[in-house]
Amino acid sequence: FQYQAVENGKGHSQYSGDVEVGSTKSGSGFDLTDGGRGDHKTFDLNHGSSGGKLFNDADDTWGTGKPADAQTAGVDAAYGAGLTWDYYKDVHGRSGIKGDGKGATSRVHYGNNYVNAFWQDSCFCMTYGDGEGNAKPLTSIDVAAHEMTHGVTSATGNMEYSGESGGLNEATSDIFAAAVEFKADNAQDKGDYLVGEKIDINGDGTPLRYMDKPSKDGSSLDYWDTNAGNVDVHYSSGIANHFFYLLSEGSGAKEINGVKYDSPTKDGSKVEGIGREKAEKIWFKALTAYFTTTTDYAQARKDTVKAAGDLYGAGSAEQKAVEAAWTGVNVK
Ligand code: ASN
Ligand code: ZN
Repeated sequence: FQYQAVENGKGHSQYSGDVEVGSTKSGSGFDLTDGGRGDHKTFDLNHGSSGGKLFNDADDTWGTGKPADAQTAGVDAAYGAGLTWDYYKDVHGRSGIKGDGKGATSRVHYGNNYVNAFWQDSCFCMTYGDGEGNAKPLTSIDVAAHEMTHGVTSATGNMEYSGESGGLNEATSDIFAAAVEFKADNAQDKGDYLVGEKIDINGDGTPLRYMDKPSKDGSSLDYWDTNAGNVDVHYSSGIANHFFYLLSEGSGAKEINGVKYDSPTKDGSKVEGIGREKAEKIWFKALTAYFTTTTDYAQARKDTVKAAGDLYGAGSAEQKAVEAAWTGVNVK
């Protein structure tokens, strides 16, 4: 056993202003290893695709806030991973992705002009591209939380990444991405029910996905239909994202943190929201206790109804809201 003091370096991030990042003393300098969060490590791939180098810094002040500085993406990635760690620990009592207290690895500056980010079980790591022209690393809070949640899903429900179970897997990442962003309450990146609104992949300031009305992205499904298992998992996720929005906030128009939402139900029914925090508890309980590799939408309805019963009682208002929200997205 070796005691390591938990350091908190100062980071200048690209998307979240000035933040704290967990670091660890190493020789005369510091490594970007988060001693307070299972030694989660952040690596610089320096435009390669494997290996890379653990970020190291002499004075524990990291990045400049500008993407041209290699450390900046490391700051955002480390901060996003730290927020996600704290979310699972504080809200759900889960220590780390596997619940075993062990940190994972973040890797930034993957390849060139790479406009994506991804999680891999094989390296227990998440990897971020630098975007078009290597000018916009995809390291916002919600992207980090989305990717890290893929690790949590692998360790729990492990819904197979195709068909309806794949949509539920993707939605789980979007749901907890929104949850982490709300809980973080970062002044530069307030919580919302949008996914990827900061990284501007579309180039026109629009987000990648909308949870109140997923079809606003041009491809995602608002409601279940018999074709739901045949579309890309990032589109069938819309059904569960929409369920989560309805359960949290209810149907109709609403403004939160300056963002306007307007969530319709399939049949025009009215859904009363129970608040995001209860909806998160219900989804997490279903994910960790009931979802399996083959869970489809019909089963997800049964599992979340059961989870709501476990948490809030059979016949509770919360359980009825779960039923109403699923009915609203045509999962009956
Ligand atoms: N960024 C994508 C995701 O995490 C990568 C993928 O398609 N798996 O969903
Ligand atoms: Zn994903």
